[in-house]
Amino acid sequence: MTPFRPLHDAWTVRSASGDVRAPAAVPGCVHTDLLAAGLIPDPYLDDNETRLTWIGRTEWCYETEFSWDGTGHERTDLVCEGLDTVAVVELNGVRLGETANMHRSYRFDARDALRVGRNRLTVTFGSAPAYAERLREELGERPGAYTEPYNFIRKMACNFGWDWGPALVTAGIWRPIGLHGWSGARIAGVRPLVTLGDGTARVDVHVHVEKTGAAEVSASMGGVSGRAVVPEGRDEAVITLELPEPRLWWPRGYGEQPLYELRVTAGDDVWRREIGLREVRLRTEGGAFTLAVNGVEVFAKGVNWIPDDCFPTRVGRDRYAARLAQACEANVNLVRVWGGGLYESEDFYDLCDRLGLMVWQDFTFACAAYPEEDPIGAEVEAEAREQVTRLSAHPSLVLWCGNNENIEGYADWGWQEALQGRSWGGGFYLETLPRVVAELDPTRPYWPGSPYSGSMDLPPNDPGHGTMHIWDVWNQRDYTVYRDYRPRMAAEFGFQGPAAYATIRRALSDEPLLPDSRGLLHHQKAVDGNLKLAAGLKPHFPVPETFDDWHYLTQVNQARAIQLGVEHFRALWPHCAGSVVWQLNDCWPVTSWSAVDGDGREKPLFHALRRAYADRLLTVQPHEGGLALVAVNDTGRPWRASARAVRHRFDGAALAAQDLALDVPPRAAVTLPLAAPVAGPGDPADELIAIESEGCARALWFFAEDRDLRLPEPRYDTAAEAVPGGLRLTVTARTLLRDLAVFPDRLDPAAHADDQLVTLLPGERAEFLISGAAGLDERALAGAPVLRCVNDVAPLRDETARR
Ligand code: BMA
Repeated sequence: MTPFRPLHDAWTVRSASGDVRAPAAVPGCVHTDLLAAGLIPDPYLDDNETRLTWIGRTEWCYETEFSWDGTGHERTDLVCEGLDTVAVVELNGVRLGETANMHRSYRFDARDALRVGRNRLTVTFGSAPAYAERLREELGERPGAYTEPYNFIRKMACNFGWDWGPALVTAGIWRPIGLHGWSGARIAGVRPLVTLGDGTARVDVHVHVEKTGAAEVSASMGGVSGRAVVPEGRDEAVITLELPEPRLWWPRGYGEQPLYELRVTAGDDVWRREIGLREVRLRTEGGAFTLAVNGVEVFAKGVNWIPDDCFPTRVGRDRYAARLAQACEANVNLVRVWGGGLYESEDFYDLCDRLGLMVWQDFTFACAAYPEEDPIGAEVEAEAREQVTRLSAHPSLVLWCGNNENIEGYADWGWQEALQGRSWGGGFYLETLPRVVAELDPTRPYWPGSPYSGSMDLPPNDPGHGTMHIWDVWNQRDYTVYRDYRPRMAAEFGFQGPAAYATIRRALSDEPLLPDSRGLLHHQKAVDGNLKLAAGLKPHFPVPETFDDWHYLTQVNQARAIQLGVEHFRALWPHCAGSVVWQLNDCWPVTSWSAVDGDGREKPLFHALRRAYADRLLTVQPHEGGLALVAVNDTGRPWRASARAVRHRFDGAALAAQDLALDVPPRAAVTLPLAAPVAGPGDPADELIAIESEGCARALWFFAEDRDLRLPEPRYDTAAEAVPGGLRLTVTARTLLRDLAVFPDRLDPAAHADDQLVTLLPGERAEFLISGAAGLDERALAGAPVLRCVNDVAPLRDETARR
């Protein structure tokens, strides 16, 4: 008999007034219930969002009936793994408890309320905005980047709307709920804390129990086991397991991810998890911010992660698996779970453990001053204790971080004046959270916030210390400005681009579809977003005249911006120990900084990231008034090879060449200046440098911006051939083709291409595998708007023709 009995059936949801009623999915939320019942339109389409704010302002009652035949257990608890958010829980009219924190679980002793036979369970959710506004009234206004009161309630902040997300304030039973019967003892939490010794791994298994008398606990793993007794009056025992010759867990790209099953028992309660053996340190000497795993310093090829859906219960293991597989395909090794979102579910961290993706987890605070008074203060302590315990078993978790941008806000955004001495969250980031991490999981590094420079006496966003967020690019300045920064860890930097065409078309009925048509503007949440897209394009490209050119060029520009940033940061290794791109994913169809859009489609940025994050990278960088090749070797083996740099005319003619010997130690970057004949152009508008070496992608350098280049009118031949898995489209260039990309989703939303943004010299060929759809029109695949290159953008073409 399994002691946990889920109560997921026969739920209904109704508004307090009784006007709205629907069958309910549990786990789930009110929006998805109303949508399934056909009572509301899809909140992600057109501007439906604006007509649905009433949902967040309504009180919702979830109710079910179930039968219970009594058990022989001493205790029966009602376990709520997640309630969103302000709830009263009643069983047969008996109030079991109240909740106000989405980031915690709750357990109520249900013995006295349960009846043999029929039982009625009711969870009534108050309006989250109304609760937060009441608390704001009581505790006093706190400044933030947005006006919504998300800092007055422990609920996923971006649910109130963000600069990439809609305001759809949910309510509901968002994680499993059920009855748990137990006798004697139950395991309330296990913290397997790993340290490495000389050729051994030591796992201190902290077993936290709830019990009715003395209890014996045991732990076993890899053929080693131990026992302990939790004496009367105590609730924790530690069992130490020493494993000889451990197989260590490594981040992807550094080694394997072996996992060991750890089994813990207390009475007849059993807890099982696969854990990894590894040690992580954060090296901060001299301002550094370098993660070291098993003593090896790691460059974080990172992305920021936001909730993958505004309705988190729609994100199950499959969705996580698909998204994290995309991260791996983009050669990412670290995912930062951003503080405006969630502590994700077990599946997320379990997949990261298996994939070797390091996880940097923010505590869930973002972009606002937070009150430290109760009830928020007490909730934060409880939530932190629960999450630090829950996630301690995951080898992927390498860093706890106090918050997103709140220390910066306090120091640099004028908050102190607005606060008039009120609490702002500093006590959380500098006292509560580090104390909880030090007590419950001292094996994990903790950093008070991002950005943060290691001391409240330093400017939080100081490039020379700790983590840095670079947002003047995108907001005000051209993306080449990334090169002016020498951060120790670029924890956020991003550039917007629109979603894939098929995603936009699914979500919007705009006719005609224009960059500023109503729907597309509604799905652009950033302040002056489209103006910034245009401003960002201007130094590089001519002003696009059609929607298709706008769409292609803004996507290309996004990719170019981030590729330039990433390659610059990687070239700075080991001074800079990571680049964490804002952002991997989206939660709905939107123009945003993401590499993968809200329908899971890869934007051109995704492919640029894959190249920029390759284990072996060749990149051309400005260097001492000239140019240099930087070879970055993110493998454990030395990289010895020859490379050839050639300055070409656009017609392919080689104008100058230089042979270079690459000799790059493991995990190192080497700078090789380019000789003047290669680095100095005769005609900057008609020349480029290509540097090739076997076993890695070639590096390209153009001497001028595209708008100032004399790109030839594009000429090429195409051939399509059916191959296993789809269609192979071969493009043979007869002229230079810059940033060639194929967008088969223009023809069929199910179609997908395996590559984008390939630059070809005359005579060269590119192959694209197009999968997911059959019967595509091969002629349509051979030209705009499906097959694109920068040369065919109208003003550039006209310019060329005029000459
Ligand atoms: C940073 C992030 C997010 C935001 C992004 C883009 O501030 O932490 O809050 O979405 O910039 O503006």
